[in-house]
Amino acid sequence: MEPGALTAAPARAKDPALWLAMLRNMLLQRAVDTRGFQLNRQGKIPIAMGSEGHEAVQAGTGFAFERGRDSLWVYYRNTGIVLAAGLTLESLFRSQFARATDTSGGRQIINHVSDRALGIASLSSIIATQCTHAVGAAYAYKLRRENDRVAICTFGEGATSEGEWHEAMNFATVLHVPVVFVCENNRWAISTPQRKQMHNEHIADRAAGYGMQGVTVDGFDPIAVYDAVRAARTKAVNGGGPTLVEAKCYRFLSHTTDDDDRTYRPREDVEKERTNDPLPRFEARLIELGVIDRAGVDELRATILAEVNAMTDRIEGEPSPAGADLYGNVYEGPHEPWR
Ligand SMILES: Cc1ncc(C[n+]2csc(CCOP(=O)(O)OP(=O)(O)O)c2C)c(N)n1
Repeated sequence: MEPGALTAAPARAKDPALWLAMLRNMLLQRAVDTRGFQLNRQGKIPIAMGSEGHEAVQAGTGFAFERGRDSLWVYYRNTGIVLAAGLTLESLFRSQFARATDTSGGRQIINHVSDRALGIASLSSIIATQCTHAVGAAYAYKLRRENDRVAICTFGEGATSEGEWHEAMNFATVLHVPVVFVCENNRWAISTPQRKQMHNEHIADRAAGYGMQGVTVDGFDPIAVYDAVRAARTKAVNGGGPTLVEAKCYRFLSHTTDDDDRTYRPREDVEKERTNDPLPRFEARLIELGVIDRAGVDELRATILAEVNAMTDRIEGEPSPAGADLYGNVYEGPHEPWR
């Protein structure tokens, strides 16, 4: 294959079992989101970050990730991707409840999950820092000749206003490394719309400035996203270098539970975008294709809801970090500088 060419998606993309797994992941994302907002309003978790509107981007990207080989460099709005990559619901809710049993001991902000065995890197809330990290990981794969490995890196369109994002794009092509950048373009960076950040309509166009291929896909269609990310991954393992995939979606909820989007965007705009909700659209498509029927979807939904509720009840009962452990992992040994 000619390096640099974006090949057609592999046959796996035509796999109904994969489509069903993506639908399940999307329904799970929505159920986790809804539960997170409820738990916050009940005062049980300090903050919730919804990914409503991003379900298709995340299912498509998460299933294009090759478990056991690739690494993931994601951001805070990526519950669907990490679940698709194999993170357990248990780990996700331990993070949301900030329990002592969480991988970070309850010290990270919610949804800032990590799993070394699964290749999910620890993340920072500082926008775009994961992009340079992903390029570093991809450079290591190249230097070690681990040719079947790819770093998959996600971010919002707001992240593309950060210098670190541009540095990552630049060195990804200079070093010609196996990295796939996925921009979840929901058109808002908290209260700042895309048009106030840049004159570009498509984030994918920014790739050309770095000699990189950029593609734009419908981020409400999980199969389109899967095909694009998978093709970019195939290109990367064939020595074709990095690709920027832009998936156009929308943020249906406020930025987080600490934000009130009614102060900066009219309800009608959000309602209009909701007509593109990726969930009913994908359900209808799979029903039409005969992959599942309406009763099957309803049953799946009910099973997922029961699973999420049982998990939140269980994790809520787990202990919070002990106060005495406040400086754990901060100072080595029993050192107590305040004494
Ligand atoms: C370097 C830096 N600047 C500002 C912030 C505050 N901040 C947190 S989220 C966010 C918006 C990011 O928007 P985008 O990248 O489009 O992702 P989205 O949240 O819309 O999915 C900002 C400005 C931050 N965390 N880091």
